[in-house]
Amino acid sequence: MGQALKKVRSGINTRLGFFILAVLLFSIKSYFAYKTKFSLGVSGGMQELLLAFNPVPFAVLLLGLALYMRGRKSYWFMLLIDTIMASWLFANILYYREFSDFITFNLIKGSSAVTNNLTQSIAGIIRPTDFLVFADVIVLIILLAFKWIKMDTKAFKLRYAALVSSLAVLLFGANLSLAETDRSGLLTRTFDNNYIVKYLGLEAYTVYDGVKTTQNNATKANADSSDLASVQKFLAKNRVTPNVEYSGVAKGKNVFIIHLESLQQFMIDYKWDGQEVMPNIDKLYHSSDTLSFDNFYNQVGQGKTADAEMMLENSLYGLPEGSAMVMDGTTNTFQAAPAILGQNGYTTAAFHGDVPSFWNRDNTYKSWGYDYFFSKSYFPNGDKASYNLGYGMKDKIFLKDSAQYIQQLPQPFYAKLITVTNHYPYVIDSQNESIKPFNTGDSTVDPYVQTARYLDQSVGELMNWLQKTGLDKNSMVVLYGDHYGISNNHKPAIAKLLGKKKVTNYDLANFQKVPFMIHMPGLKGGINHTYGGEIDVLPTLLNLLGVKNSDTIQFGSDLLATNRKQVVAFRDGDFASPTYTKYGNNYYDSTGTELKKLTTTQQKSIDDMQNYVTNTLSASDKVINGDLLRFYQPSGFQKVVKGAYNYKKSAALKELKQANKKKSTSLMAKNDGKSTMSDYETDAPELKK
Ligand code: GP9
Ligand code: MN
Repeated sequence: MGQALKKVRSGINTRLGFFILAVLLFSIKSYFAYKTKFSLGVSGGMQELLLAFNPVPFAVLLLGLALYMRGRKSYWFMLLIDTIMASWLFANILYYREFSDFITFNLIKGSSAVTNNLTQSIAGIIRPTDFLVFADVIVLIILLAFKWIKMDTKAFKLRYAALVSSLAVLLFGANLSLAETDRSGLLTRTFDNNYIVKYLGLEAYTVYDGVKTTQNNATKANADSSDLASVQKFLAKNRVTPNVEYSGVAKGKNVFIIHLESLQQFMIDYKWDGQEVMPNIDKLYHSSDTLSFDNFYNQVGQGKTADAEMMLENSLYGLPEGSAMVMDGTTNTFQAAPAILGQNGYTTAAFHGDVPSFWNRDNTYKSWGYDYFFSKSYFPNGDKASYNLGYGMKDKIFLKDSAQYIQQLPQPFYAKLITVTNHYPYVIDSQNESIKPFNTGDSTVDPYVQTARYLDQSVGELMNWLQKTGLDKNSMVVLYGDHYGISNNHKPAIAKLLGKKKVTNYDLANFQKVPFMIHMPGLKGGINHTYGGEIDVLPTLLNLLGVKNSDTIQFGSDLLATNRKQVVAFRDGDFASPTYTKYGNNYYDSTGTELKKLTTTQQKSIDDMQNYVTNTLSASDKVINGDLLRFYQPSGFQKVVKGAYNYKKSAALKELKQANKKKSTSLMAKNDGKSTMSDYETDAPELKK
């Protein structure tokens, strides 16, 4: 025993030994901080393992830089690096406590007018245990100062130092590939800063953010207003006059955007287990007060939900890679639905039962002009395990809790509600099961029907409340499925669900259809067969709301317009239209027959469509990558002041209270200040006393 201890001591008294000790202490400290200071949503053995391991590669790399130095300097340099890393961790802990997100270079730069709204003084946020992140550095300094560890001043061979650096790279490579197996597309799809820290560590996140920011800024620096001119030319050529018959029919109404997670059109009117799967949504679909669309496609790329949100509220496409909300949401200039309506007298609010950092919503929504962003921490017991499934709060609980705030919003309001329960991997707890799983034998696909049913019931409960409180009479409710829930990797199962032997690429193209409905008492409804998609929503809604929309930079067109182009661009350049569809490497005619050899006329039409699709996607990408909207202002539109928004709970609640004081138009104020929550009926078992 004594012998072993002696060996360790003499080991630590070498430069390499001290370095290993520093790496070890740094890693333990980081792991402790990850576990106690952040909520990274770690689940499962692999994620736990990566969380513990991910501080190591960067500690080896950065602390290892000191090994290139000579003598005592080497020790002090190592401690200096250690202190810098500890300080960075410390700063992130404080920032996270206030904003549930990590520090980005864009925020540091501050040039983008993203003010931090630090609502409390730093002193008010700090907790004594935060200083523990310096513990390892202090221990090392004490050990050296009291000479418990002797400095080894012998020269450390450069070769060995280089070896240590290479080892760091190797370890990082291993870390990254393990992370990719657990969460593919981690760096390309860029979901959430929390994910990058969870899988790769704070240091890797910082480097990643730095690289991304630099690249991004370089593209923007190169863009100028002449780029915008070419985009405007393209748009002018393709601009469609909206349907005047519908112009302004919803003027002044509240707008609900109900985001139906992963819901596909084939589920409309679907029967299973001897039952109608979605009776509530089906009823809305067929209501004479609902404009329903049966050729409405999702057009998302890797950004999935984020792409859907970008299209819906900006009529700009998502990017070919990653999520535009993450890459450009913080800094770009936008002329989004919340800002447009906000400037037309609307109160605007987004609701989501998860952490605000996902898809960078916390920053993007400011750029889009959302007055409020109600996320998890706003909801009573939002964190309670039994209230959550997968990506956040269960829809029934989430929607009910949202109503609590909806009733306080001054009218007219624009409220977006993002559901999550019907999300891969479609987990539902048995108390919430009300239909048996599909029987395709594909375990990913089968439970989809159960979560879709749950989503339907949740929407039903919300709609009932709207009716009971009378809110429905002055509201326009827009429902849409954001993207496919069953990916093309499940062809045999898809074939079974569609009652086919085998699916073709044409079937798969059709499988990209998602529900889109606009419901409003008195609206001239019916099922509309126009070919369109998410990009077309904003122009459609603005026309219904009677808001001027003749000089905006938007890539969609009014779905009710009579002279629409009806070519739906998929993000990868494929397309669907009433005449031809291109999906994968195949072309199809309107009956779904594959066109193996194209006639000259067919070729010509298809080339025209392809040109349009390629040009519209690339023009939209130019707008986002070059931040071109900073060079343009539609007449009467005021530039969004991002710093004016604050989504900190205490601040938002104060503002809401204020808004309700002076002759408020909120539902609650009209109800003599009394809550309408007793009208909200839910059968959520979790809420039963
Ligand atoms: C997360 C939720 C899911 O907040 O919106 O996003 P998705 O995985 O569907 O893109
Ligand atoms: Mn989604």
